[in-house]
Amino acid sequence: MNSSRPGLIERYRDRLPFEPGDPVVSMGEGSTPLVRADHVSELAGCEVWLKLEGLNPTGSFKDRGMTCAVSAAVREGAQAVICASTGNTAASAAAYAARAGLTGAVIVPEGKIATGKLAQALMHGARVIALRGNFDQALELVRELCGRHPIALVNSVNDFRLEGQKTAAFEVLEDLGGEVDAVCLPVGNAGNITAYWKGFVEAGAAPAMYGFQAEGAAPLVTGRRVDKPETVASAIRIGNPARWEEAMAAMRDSRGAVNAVSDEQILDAYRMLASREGVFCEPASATSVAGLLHHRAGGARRVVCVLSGHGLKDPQTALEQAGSVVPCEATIEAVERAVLG
Ligand code: AN7
Repeated sequence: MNSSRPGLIERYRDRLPFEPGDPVVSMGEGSTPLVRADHVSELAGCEVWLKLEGLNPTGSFKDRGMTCAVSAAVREGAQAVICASTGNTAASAAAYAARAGLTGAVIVPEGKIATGKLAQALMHGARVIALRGNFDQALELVRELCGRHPIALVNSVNDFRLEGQKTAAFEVLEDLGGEVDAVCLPVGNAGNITAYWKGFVEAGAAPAMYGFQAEGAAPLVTGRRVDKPETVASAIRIGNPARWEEAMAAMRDSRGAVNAVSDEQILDAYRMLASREGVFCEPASATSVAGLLHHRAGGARRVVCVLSGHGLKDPQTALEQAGSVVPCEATIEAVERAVLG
């Protein structure tokens, strides 16, 4: 065992491409909470559950894919791993590379990733490259680089990533006794929705998959690549998703849909989840709930919204969106006024 709580390779080895004895790089990812959201349920008119993927070791769902991608890289004898990233993949790749003793490099769009994610990638000792370009350009360049050098690419174009991420679907089914009508997800590079659908199909289930993108970065909704994607949800500021066709097939085959929500709708859901449900997720994650509230999920009775990353990833947006602190002199009278209003 690699940690006191079994990681997902150990937990689901019979459904993953790993044999007993294969190297496993793990920090006990997966087994994240699924919590009922009473306020969201009331607003949506159905029973809504939140899958708290921010409780993975580096604070996002990427760890599910990364334990598999990095374990496979070690098995193949790789010395170095690399990814392009809007932030969370970089943080996760850097952490798992550090744990495996591999060199990690991450290419991120300059000035466009959340502070917490940058801090993580740097702390884990990855070489952090700030590209004067966007995520789509970064991904194109790392793919070319990996064609020239023996470096393992750990973006979700790597099939091991999807294998790991599909385990979230197994957990949802286990936790809800197989009874789930629809699943709502934020969509960026479109790997995660593809992975969930793969997991559901393998488990013999077929909830409707609803993908939501930010209006300024919604290629799957418009059917056209977006050259200059823009949104406050920096994690999903992606204009040319690598898993485009597969994600569209997942939504079509499951009788779901893809829709867009505005930054304002995303931020409304972001604040509401924190203030009413006690759940602090990052803006991109709130896209799943914003999408459910504005587009609904067909006639689904029981819905799971995936909250893909932790709110602490992006303290800057949080402080911009939250109320202000109350300054106070160190006397009981001042404290009384400050506390009681
Ligand atoms: C919090 O880290 O693409 O549709 O480079 O960080 O599978 O891409 C992150 C994506 C949703 C979208 N929520 O998932 C990256 C990156 C959060 C994310 C997504 C991301 P995909």
